[in-house]
Parts: sequence; structure tokens; C-alpha cells
Amino acid sequence: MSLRRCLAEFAVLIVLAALAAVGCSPAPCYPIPTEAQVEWQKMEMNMFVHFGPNTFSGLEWGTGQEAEDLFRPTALDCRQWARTAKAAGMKGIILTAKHHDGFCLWPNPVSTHCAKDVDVLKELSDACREEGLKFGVYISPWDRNDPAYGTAEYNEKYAETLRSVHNGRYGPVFEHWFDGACGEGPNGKKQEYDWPLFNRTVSELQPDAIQFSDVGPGCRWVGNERGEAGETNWSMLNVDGYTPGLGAPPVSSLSQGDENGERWIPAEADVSIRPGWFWRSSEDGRLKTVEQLMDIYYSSVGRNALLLLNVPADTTGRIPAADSLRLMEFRRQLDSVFARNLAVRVHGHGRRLLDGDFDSYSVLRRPSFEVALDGPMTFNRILLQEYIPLGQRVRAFRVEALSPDGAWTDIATGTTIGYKRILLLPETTATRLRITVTSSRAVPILSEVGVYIQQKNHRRYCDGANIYRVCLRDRA
Ligand code: FUL
Repeated sequence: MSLRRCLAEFAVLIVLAALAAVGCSPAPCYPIPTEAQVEWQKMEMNMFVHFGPNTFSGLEWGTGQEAEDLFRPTALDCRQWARTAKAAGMKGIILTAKHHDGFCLWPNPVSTHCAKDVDVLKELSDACREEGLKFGVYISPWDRNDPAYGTAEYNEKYAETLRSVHNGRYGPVFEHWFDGACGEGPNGKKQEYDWPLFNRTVSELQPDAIQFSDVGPGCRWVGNERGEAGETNWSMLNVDGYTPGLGAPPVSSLSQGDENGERWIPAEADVSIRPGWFWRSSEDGRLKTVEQLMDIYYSSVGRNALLLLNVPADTTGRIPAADSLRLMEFRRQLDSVFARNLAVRVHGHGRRLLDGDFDSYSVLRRPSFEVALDGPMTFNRILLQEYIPLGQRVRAFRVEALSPDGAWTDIATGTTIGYKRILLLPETTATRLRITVTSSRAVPILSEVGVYIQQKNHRRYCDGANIYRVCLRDRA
């Protein structure tokens, strides 16, 4: 054999060995997400901002009869929203550009019911760009102001409204929120929405925008406003025969997805930090606690959903200090739980499941693998991630722990994993875990494994007299 041929064969062997080591690009398990859907899922947590005439009237749903000059923020500061969201670890902001009252926070060429002297979308999209955040919009199809509502003309006007936001004037829009609510307009009529026209209009102008509704196509409502996904949560959904709003899929499908769903339509869990969606002074003392926000995080991000947390701006046009500080406390708590992965080795899988890199994955050729902890360790959280670009596969798994005295015990079972699954367990001390995928749609492919402890009495960073000093320093 010539030296050249020998070298060539050696090179082929090396390539094959490398492919085997990375799992040899297993075939996708359909349906699979688009690249934009994967990028969206990786955002994990975004901020929703409800802002408009309701901020000034105290109503949750404006009547549509509000005078335009009711909306008069005294010190609008979208940069403060963006800095707050960023410091809280959010990756994007979605603004209610038009709520059901029909009032537009930008100069909409097909409406006169708009903010005067200010283009809030311009302010916010610029601020997001400066802070490295993505910018998204909620534009309610239900419109209690537009006299054309309830006629075919309204669908055209709404499509034109979409064009005026998605035409690039505000840069890329990462998510468009289609609220399915469909009440009566000013003339008492309801509208038959032309969803194909609306979806097409957005996708032609912003092909990467994730379109939210009860049936996607980009992501789906989770079926409640508590920020809570099903413990079993598939990112697939059957949408044939369903529409947003009254014709939505059953709540069980929205919260759990459909294992055999034909489309990839992952769940987004929306919830407000306050009892209402809009700011009102009477709710200033009723913010969700850090513990409640942690529970929400575990039941959304920790159950394969994206968390959209509403933090409304007040009449000044700023996020109130108390809400912002609560977000900082929440961030501190998250960081303290996930700062240290107690797992140090995953047998048979190199570093790929521990390298913090979602895109380096490992194919589970055998259903079980063992995870060594950094000595005997006490933990109460286990985090698993599937490599979703190749599909969501795991139906069920089991976790055993090896106690310091050498006994294996079952400590947990779970169903789906998806992009991220966080198991909440009682405090357990072990030196090693064994994780077994007991059922899957195709060979399982994992990205990450983590073992963590959430301390019972975590330090309250933003308590009492220190609240402003400590948190404002943290935000800087
Ligand atoms: C709902 C709306 O009716 C609420 O006012 C709020 O905007 C929520 C996020 O969506 O459908």
C-alpha cells in the first residue's frame, strides 16, 4: 500500500472515529424546530410590558372611547425598561403596541387613535438594540375603537397596521403576539379574523419573527395566565381544525402539547408580576414574591416553556422601582441556585453534557448513564436538556442516587424533557446519580445535565434599608 493511500485511509478512520464520538449525526425525529424557533427557545425568559391608556385609566380592558391625550407619560424612559430587563436576565421585550382599546403607541398610518408626540415603538426598539435585547410586539386584533371593526375592511386595515410595524422601521422583530381575544367593536359587531392574511403579512416582512397565538405558527399560548406549563410538555401540537381564540385547541393540549403533534409549536407561558396586566397604584403592594417568581420559573422554563413575565410601566413611563428591585432579587436567587453544577463527570460522554454549551450534545446509545458528583453532595434540583434541533424525543426517565454508604435508591421519575427540564426534589445527599431514559420516540440526545441546590434560607439581598442601595448598585 502506498504511503499516500495509507495516510488517506488513516484520515478516513480518524473522521469516522470523530463522528462516532459525537454521535454520528443521528437522523432528526420530526417535527423539528426552525433555526429561529431554536434561537427563540434559548432566550428562556423575556419581559412583557403592558402600557397604554389603561395605565392612566386603571382599566384592564379599555373601552376604546378614551381621549388620545389620556396617554401622557410624564417621563417616558424605554432605556430604563431595557436596562431593567437586561439586568434581570431577560433576552427580549414585548410591548403592547395596541391593546383591545385600539390605541396605537406609534403613528399608525391607518388610525388616528394614536399616541401624540411620541413613538414608543421607536424609543423601545432603539433602547433594546442599545442593550443587546430583542424587540417584540403585541398588536391586538380585537379593536374596540375602529369603526371598521366587524367588517371585511377591518382585516385589511389590521394587515396595514402590521405592515407599518414590521416594515423594518423598527428593525428586526423577534416575536409577534397575536392575542386570540375577539370581542365586540364600537358598532357591537364581532370580527371574523383573516388569520392567513395576518400570518402571511408578518412572515413576508419578518420571516424570522416567531408568531405567537393559540395555534402558533411560531409558538403557542400555554393555556393559562399563571406562567405554568404542564409537567409533561411536548413542543409539538396538532392544529388542524383549530383557530386562535374560541376555536383554540383544548387547554390540555396547550399546556402539554401533543406527543404526535404534526407541527413544532412550543409553549410560551405568560404571567404578570402584579395581579393585573396594566399598572395601577392599588397593586403597588401586591407584587409576586421572589418565591412565587421562582416557582413560576420552575413551572415554565423548567418545564420546556419560555417565560414571558409582564412588568408594566407606570404613568411616568418607567418600570416602578419596586418591580425592578423584585426582578433583581429574583435574578440573584436564580444565579445563586444555578451558580455551581455539583455534577463533575458523566461517564461515557466526555464533557459534552457538562460544558454549558447547548450545541454540544451526546447521543445516548445506552438508556442509562452515571453522573459523578463532587464528593457526597446535597442537592434538590436536577436539570436536563435535550438537543431539540434534532427533535423532542424523551417520553419518560428515572433518576437513582447512590448514597454515601453505597446504596442506590430511586429518587425521581419524569416524563418529557425538551429544551429544559428542572426536577424539584427533597434534599438528597449522594455521591453519584444514575439517569435512565425509560421511553423515547427515538434514540435520546441530551445537551446538558446539572445538579444544584436551592438553599432554604437564601440571603435576602434586597431587604429593608439596603433595598435601594444594594439593588441599584447591582443594576449599574
Ligand atoms: C389577554 C388580554 O385580554 C389581556 O388583557 C392581556 O393582554 C393578556 C396578555 O392577554 O388575552
